[in-house]
Amino acid sequence: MTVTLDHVATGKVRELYRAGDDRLLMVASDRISAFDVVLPTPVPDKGRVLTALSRFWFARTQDIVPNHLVSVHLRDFPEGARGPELAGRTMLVRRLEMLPIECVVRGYLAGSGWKDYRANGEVCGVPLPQGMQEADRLPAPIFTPATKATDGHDQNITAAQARELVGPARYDEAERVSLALYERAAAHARDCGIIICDTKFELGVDGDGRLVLGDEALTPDSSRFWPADSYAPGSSPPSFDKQYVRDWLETQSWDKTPPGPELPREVVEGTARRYREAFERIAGRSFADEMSELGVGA
Ligand code: Q0Z
Repeated sequence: MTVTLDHVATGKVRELYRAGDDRLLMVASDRISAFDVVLPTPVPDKGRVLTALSRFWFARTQDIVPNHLVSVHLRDFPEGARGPELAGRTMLVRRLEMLPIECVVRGYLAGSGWKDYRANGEVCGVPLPQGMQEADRLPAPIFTPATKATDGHDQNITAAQARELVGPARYDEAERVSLALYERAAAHARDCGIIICDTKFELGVDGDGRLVLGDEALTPDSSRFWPADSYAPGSSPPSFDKQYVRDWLETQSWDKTPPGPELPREVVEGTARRYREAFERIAGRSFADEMSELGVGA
């Protein structure tokens, strides 16, 4: 039996393949982006770490909402159609009808949320108290949907616009589920020394009309992770995962347009260590143990 995989989509650092009528394969690469540019140097294990994190969160949020994960691919595909190099970073998922909105939840004021607040005193139409500083914790997490842009820059929209796009009942459900997912994950991560500033969920609908959590979830690529021990409002906190890369890039003459420079070995290794550390803090176990228990690399 030979499985053929039709390539469906390329993301900045991931690939999506069709696997039969109702399934997809999502492959997380070791590519890393910084300042919106994908760098030429891969970060070893990054794809496996992000996949392991999504798997961790999917298992711990099933009571809030079902998710699309069927299995994490471990060794060869049948007939060796692809090699074992994809092991641990490939998810077989159920194909969904994705909602045409990005479900963003913010617990802290950063990025476009901070810019919106500076300009208008509100974020996506949600009014906030006066006098807040960059990176301040919000009085309560807020749901700030965005539209999916083809250029990778999602556009913030109001609740009314999002309601129009998905319908009122589905909107209310998406908001409730997204806030519950964020609250669950942010509380756990905070106990592990990581602040999840904000995050983006992709929700879809299955063949029975049920809302399902898709894509990757609660990873450093879909969220802003901050180290809790150096958290200080008033300026943009360091990124848990990309800080070495950004700090080093700032010492270069690079103008932040493609192609980006090759990263030196110590920056690559420090960054790989931070990704593994994010997994280890959140999952409470070593990344090497996780991989050997899964049978990856065996
Ligand atoms: C996810 C994306 C990636 C490029 C479509 N379960 C699903 N059903 C239907 N569609 C998707 C999913 Cl996850 C879906 N994306 C985002 C992922 C590469 C784009 F790995 N697009």
